Amino acid sequence: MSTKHLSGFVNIVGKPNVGKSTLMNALVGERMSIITNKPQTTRHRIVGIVSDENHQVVFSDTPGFIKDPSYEMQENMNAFVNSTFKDADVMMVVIDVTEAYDAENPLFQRLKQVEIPLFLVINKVDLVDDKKLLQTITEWQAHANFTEIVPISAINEAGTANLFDLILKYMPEGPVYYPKDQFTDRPERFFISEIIREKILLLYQQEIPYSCEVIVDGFEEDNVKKIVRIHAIIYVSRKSQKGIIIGNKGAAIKRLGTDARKDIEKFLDSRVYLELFVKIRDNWRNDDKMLKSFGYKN
Ligand SMILES: Nc1nc2c(ncn2[C@@H]2O[C@H](COP(=O)(O)OP(=O)(O)OP(=O)(O)O)[C@@H](O)[C@H]2O)c(=O)[nH]1
Ligand SMILES: [Mg+2]
Repeated sequence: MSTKHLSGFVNIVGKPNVGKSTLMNALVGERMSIITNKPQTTRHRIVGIVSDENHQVVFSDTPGFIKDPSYEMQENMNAFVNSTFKDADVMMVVIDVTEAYDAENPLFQRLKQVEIPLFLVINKVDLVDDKKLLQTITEWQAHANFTEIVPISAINEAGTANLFDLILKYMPEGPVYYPKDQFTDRPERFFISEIIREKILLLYQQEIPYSCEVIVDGFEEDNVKKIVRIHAIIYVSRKSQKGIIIGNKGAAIKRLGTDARKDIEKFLDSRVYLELFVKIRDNWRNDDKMLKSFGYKN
């Protein structure tokens, strides 16, 4: 007996720091997108795939939408978000349960024009009582025609299985887009650079993490010594930032290297030798060529 194969694209958008990446990781069951308590953690569109014999759901995690971009890089991050409106079968807007509706935000203004199923996913419900949740639902309901409103706590994976079942209801009959054992479209190198960037976000203060980009430019498996040798470059946008990344007698970058290596070892399930270099690329966040080479532009 043959059953229909359901498949489609579910794109996740929302303001920075609302828990989009936590949600995607929970849905996919893999630690793919990096998560920190700082806004603008995710900078790219990252695909996470959930497959079964009878279905394939392709999620896209996106950068938090920035209302007033101050760098070309941030405009390109917003462009990734905008692109997801064009190729979705289901749009999922994630909000923080304490978030007030912002009529001035272009992201929310767009919601009225969405013609496909539109989910309002209300995250972090663990932080409030039912009264507050109801108030948030009532407020947001008035501003767009949501197909489903789903309260969850992504960090506790509460409500996420239910959310997935609801998503399946809206999946059209469709082809197998990716091999069934594949859970992303990005190479290992990308996730390694993201792990390093996550540690930079966690270890350094203020503007520093936002001035950094990480590129893995060497990846070599030594099958005899059973170790993976990784070479990565941290680009900063000013000379003074290089000193901060390296720290007094190299202490800061040593800590960064150790923290990142531990997570990369878990990710690759192998011993890792990690070498980090710091390079200055003046004001790269407004530099067309650098933005292209870092994958923010075509
Ligand atoms: N209390 C609570 N915190 C959560 C929940 N989900 C995520 N968080 C926290 O919220 C912060 C942001 O989570 P992310 O998943 O990185 O958020 P994001 O929307 O991807 O952020 P950007 O990539 O910066 O746009 C982290 O500190 C998470 O641990 C939740 O259900 N409850
Ligand atoms: Mg994110």
